[in-house]
Amino acid sequence: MLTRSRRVSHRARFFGSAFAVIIGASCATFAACAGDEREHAPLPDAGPSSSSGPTSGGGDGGHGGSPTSSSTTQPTGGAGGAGGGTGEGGAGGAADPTCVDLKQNGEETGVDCGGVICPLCGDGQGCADDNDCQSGVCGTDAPTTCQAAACDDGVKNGTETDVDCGGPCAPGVKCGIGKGCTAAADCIADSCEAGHCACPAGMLIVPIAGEGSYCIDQTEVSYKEYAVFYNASVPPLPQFKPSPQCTGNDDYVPEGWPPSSDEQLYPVLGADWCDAYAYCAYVGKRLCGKIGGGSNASTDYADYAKSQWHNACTANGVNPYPYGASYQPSICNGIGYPIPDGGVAGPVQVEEATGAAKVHTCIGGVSTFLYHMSGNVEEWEDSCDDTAPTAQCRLRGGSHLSDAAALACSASASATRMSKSQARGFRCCL
Ligand SMILES: [Ca+2]
Ligand SMILES: [Ca+2]
Ligand SMILES: [Ca+2]
Ligand SMILES: [Ca+2]
Repeated sequence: MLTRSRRVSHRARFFGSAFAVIIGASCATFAACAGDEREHAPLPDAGPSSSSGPTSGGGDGGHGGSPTSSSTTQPTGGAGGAGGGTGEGGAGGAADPTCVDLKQNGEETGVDCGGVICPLCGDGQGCADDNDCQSGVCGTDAPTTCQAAACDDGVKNGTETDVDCGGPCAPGVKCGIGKGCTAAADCIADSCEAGHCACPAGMLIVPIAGEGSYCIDQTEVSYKEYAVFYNASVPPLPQFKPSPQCTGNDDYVPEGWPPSSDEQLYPVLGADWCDAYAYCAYVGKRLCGKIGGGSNASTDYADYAKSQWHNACTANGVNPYPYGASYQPSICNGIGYPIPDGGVAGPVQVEEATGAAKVHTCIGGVSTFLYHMSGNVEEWEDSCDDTAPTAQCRLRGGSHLSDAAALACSASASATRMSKSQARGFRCCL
């Protein structure tokens, strides 16, 4: 693939043999070959301007047995003729190299493999570069040989479903969101759809500028969801209780817990940063942080190339608000949001009884299935200015108490890691 042009030139030099028949046919598709032919036999006037000439019947169409190519010594004209195949080899005398003669000859790098014409070489056969090998990896040994597919060679080979992941590399190395897969087990989220690793239910795929993607929760985590975690008596394992960040987090009890029965489908309030972090880890996700993994630097909170949360809110850095360029008080639940009849100011419901995210007017960001990236509850981000339990951690998107400026995707807000608020929640990424 990468040396296609180089290979064409090799191909040109490799003519004059039994392969000429094949090559003659191929030449019709390569400008370089066509150029060679023209040197010998200038084409008839290609017409006024357009060179898309095959329709003009000028005779250069690949297999036409063109009378204009009479000066060439190659049997290009014979390509179309059935007779060209068997008889023409006699012209030279000595046996020409072929890919089936059980010898390494011609430009082959192994026996009947490699080079320009022959099939790719299997593991252990000689090679000149990666393009000679079935595995796509020509080693650095001497002499160089094709290497067996491996899960750390930077190439999609063997039965991997994407580069160094899936297939035999899973479960050790599962493929990330958007990567190739053939089964759920190939993917980090155990979800394979149409050949690509998908996000779990309730999450949306977020493209990364350049390449790649990740997942983000459609909406804020609800009391009902948090209760599953809370009731599970989560052990204080490092993945749930990072140190030193959460050394002082002795419980996962949000402020105001437990919720009343009619609050179940509303966003969980009053969790500290460590509770939010632990919840996301427990459900196989992570508190939204840095694109590519880990915590995002506190100073990079408004960098869509670095912050998962910010990238999703701004739709890859395009919009200041999830729904567009300018503040609209009637769309998302901020301080100017019109309270529905009989309602009271405060967070709105985020989950349906079915478990699906509740559709809301506050849509947008990277998708129209993304809710409450502005307002409702402000959201913890894995973005703190220190690793200490007393660090300041980012809060994103503002809450139902916030004004226009605080409701923007790039609004700067933070609170101490262990603090709790009735206007604060979170969502997870993956
Ligand atoms: Ca051979
Ligand atoms: Ca590989
Ligand atoms: Ca706690
Ligand atoms: Ca929110």
